Amino acid sequence: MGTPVISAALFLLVLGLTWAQNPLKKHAAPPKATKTQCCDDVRALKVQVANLTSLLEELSKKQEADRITLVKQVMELEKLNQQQEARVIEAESKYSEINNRVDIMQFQAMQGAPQTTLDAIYDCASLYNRNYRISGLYKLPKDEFLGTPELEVYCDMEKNGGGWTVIQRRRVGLTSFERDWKQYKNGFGTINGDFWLGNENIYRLTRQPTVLRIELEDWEGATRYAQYGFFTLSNELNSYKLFIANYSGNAGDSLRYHNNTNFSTKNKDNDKCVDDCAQLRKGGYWYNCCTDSNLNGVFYRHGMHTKNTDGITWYGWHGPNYSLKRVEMKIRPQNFTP
Ligand SMILES: [Ca+2]
Repeated sequence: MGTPVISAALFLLVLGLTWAQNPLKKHAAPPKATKTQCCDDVRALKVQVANLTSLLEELSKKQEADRITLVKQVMELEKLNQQQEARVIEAESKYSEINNRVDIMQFQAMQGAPQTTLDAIYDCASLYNRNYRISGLYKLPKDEFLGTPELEVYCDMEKNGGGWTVIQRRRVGLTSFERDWKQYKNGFGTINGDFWLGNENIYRLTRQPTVLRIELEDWEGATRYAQYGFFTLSNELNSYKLFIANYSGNAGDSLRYHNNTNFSTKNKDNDKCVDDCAQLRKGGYWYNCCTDSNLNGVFYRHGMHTKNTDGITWYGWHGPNYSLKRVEMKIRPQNFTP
């Protein structure tokens, strides 16, 4: 800001000095008058130089003060930004906590309800058939026959006929999905927030003919879905290999590329690539070479969501560089009737 003024002042100063040193050249006046005139000129110039010097000092002081003010303002803004971000995180965790309390109450109410049929409860569809119609957290009892342990699940009892067992969700963005084989096997995260239900659980739940529904939301608030009329996983010995068929929806068939592919994690490279896709894409998934979708990728917040290739992607909708705002994967038996 002050630079042009200072340059101008400097120029004047130099000009003044030059002129002061050679006044006679310019003032080729009669010799008699020269001495006094020259001395007056020099004196006047000296005064001007002194004035200009102090002006310069003043200007550079002002510039330094401006710079300090600017730095202070930037620091202030950064602080505000951090506070804002902390508030967002706090609000999200509060939201999650409140949700959790509501769900626990709902679950307790359910536990107190009398059992009316002898049908086994092995997923959200069977709970739905027992007239549980509120979406939320439920606990599936352990099943001696199937050899399944007690399992907490989130049931979507409202959308598209209900009876959906949610197997994956990305919404809050505080849970890392860059996990190892064992964590992907057993599941991780919070059932009200972001989670992976666990490959072992998904494998058991999909031993009956199963439908998979994937719901996506972008940062503009638009939603799309992809549904597969057939979905199952093989067991751990076969690396929880994915089998899907019968696509329908409006998001594009971006899981097809991953069909007949083993599950990979950062410590188990089962992909069909020279590269290590799980490490490149920072998730656990049925990586081929590598992705046409990456639903367990990195959660990027708005503003960062188009700057990376390891985000939560679905190429058929937003391509390889757009990380989605929200994802939900849910399953239901094929023979389910709402
Ligand atoms: Ca590889």
